Amino acid sequence: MQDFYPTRTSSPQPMIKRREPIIHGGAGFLSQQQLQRYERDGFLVIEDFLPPSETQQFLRDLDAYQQDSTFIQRPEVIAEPNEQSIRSIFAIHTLSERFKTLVRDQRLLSLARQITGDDVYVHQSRLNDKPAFVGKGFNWHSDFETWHAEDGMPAMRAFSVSIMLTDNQPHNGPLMLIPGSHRWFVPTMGKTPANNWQTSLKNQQIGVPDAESLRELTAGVDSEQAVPGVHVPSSKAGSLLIFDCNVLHASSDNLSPWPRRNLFFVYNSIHNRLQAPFAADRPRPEYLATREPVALRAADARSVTKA
Ligand code: 6CS
Ligand code: FE
Repeated sequence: MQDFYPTRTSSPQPMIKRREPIIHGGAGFLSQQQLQRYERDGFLVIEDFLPPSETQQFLRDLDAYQQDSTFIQRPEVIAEPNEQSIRSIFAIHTLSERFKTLVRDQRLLSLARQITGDDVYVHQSRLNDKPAFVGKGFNWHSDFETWHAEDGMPAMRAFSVSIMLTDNQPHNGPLMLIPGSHRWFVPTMGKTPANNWQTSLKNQQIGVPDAESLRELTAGVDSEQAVPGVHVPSSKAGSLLIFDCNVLHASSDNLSPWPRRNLFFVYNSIHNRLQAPFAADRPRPEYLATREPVALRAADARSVTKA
């Protein structure tokens, strides 16, 4: 299959203009104005997506996982570097009926069709738990650059939703995004090491865009009216952040006394299924990237707390 986004090269390569549309449009959960904002910036925040009763229920579930000392031994669970604290739990949508229901929430599948124009499946799900005082950040990156290079995702027809289970404030390592950066693919230098995911999920060194590209993209691209710079949404628990697979994002360490716990679901068009990795010697494990897609059908409208 032709590689339209060569990356992990041995020499510097220029940025590549995105080929795919950012949204496919149509009526659904997002208003036309919200869709336009998402198309312009590459991300959108929606407040009060989940009520406190539901975010607190998920937090109780997570506390139970944390209490289980064997839980951190699972391959799907990534610990903080040099800590016994949990940094990420992958394939979380398979862990419980409550998570399985939430990933099929009718509102999420409706906005997924507006964005991808298609049936979708879960490419990846995770809980990123940035513990108080010791939670480490994430380097600047495009998720699509990793999913293309290491999982074999052919095109930009996927997006993520992040559901905040705790407040995300300037002091506890919230996600930072570069508005408009989703319109350009930034090839990165450096061959993907064997089994890269065993270190990259703790501290990503390969697939990180160069400083010059970051300066250029934060200065503003294509005068597409996206506000130049770095945008750091402050959102209370229960908020929903929708972001494009290729928007550049990062987050800082959490030095505050409050954890930052966010759920992430990644939806991919059923017609954009993974091929062989475009820049890695073999595919990553199934808990990081679904290789046998099954289109999602909406959950019935019951609340997740009854699941
Ligand atoms: O490698 C991945 O798939 C993960 N890495 C990051 C830094 N964000 C996306 C995804 O969770
Ligand atoms: Fe990411």
